Amino acid sequence: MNRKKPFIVTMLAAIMLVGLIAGCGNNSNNGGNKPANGNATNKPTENAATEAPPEANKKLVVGFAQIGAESGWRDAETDSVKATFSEDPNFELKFSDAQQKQENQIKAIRTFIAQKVDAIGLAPVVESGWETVLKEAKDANIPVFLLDRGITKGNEDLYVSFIGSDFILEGQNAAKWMIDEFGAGAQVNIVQLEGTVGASAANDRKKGFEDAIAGEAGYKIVYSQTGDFTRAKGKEVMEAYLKKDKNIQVVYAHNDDMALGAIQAIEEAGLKPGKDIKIIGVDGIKAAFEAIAEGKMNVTVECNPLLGPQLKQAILDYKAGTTLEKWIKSDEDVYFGQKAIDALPNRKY
Ligand code: GZL
Repeated sequence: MNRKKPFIVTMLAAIMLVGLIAGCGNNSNNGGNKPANGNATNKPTENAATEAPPEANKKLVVGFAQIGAESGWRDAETDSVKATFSEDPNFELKFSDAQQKQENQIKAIRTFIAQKVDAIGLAPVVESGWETVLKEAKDANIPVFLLDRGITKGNEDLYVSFIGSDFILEGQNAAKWMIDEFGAGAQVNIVQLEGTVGASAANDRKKGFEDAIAGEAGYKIVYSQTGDFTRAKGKEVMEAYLKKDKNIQVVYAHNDDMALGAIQAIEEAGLKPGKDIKIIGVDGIKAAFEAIAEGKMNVTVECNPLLGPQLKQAILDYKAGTTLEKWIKSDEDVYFGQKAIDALPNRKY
């Protein structure tokens, strides 16, 4: 009689053992946390720990109203801002590209206000026309940080800080290189390719350059026209001018992209850029260093586009109650000759 019992017990044990193995096998095929389709899921289960209070892990949301993608410099700035905030889990970036139109930047700022962002970054395409929308941001208690271009003086209460370069100094440095190159008293005809009409970078690079040559009677700006900071427009303006007059010794372009466009136009007109006509640009983009190394360009006045880290730090300092400088200035250099050639391998943008 007892013999039957052991058999039944054995069978029951075997069935239980098979069930246990099958159950484990089920988990071992998909790592236990994955659904049958093999994709991992971090969806909280019903009995997950309750969420931390919102303040404790609230991200800082930053809205950045960028101008556009008109130049290599602008792309480098956009990359810097996006990289800075995407690398930091404590931040969320809302990015808007205005295609170089002020009305699009104003729309973006109003959207950021409606979304109740924690801070707004603005690279104002032109100096004027910001009072109304920046007052709306102020009334919504959203701090605004200007990046790389300024707004009309007298509106300092509408933003926390301007993070950017000294464009007047950049214009002065461009003129200094030219006068050192040709000498005081030389007869020099200059074509000036201006940046976007109304932009602080264009207004001040023009002012710095023109003030610096005011005392040099032989230095004449024979033509000055906007190329809107783009390579295509810079080439177009230069082509049109060369059809009328080839007796120029210098092109001063408010950014390297327009200088590179002018270089193309000068070559197509049968002249040697960098030799027959000296080429001065501003920004310090890698393509300018390459053109200098090729002997087609002579100097680039550096303007730092890698402003993402400074914007983030300024927001953090502001949120911590620190009083910030109204102008957080970038340190920059002037590159020409062997110094530019030596620096080329290390240029980041
Ligand atoms: C300078 C920036 C200018 C660059 C151009 O801070 O605003 O705008 O010099 C860019 O290349 O288009």
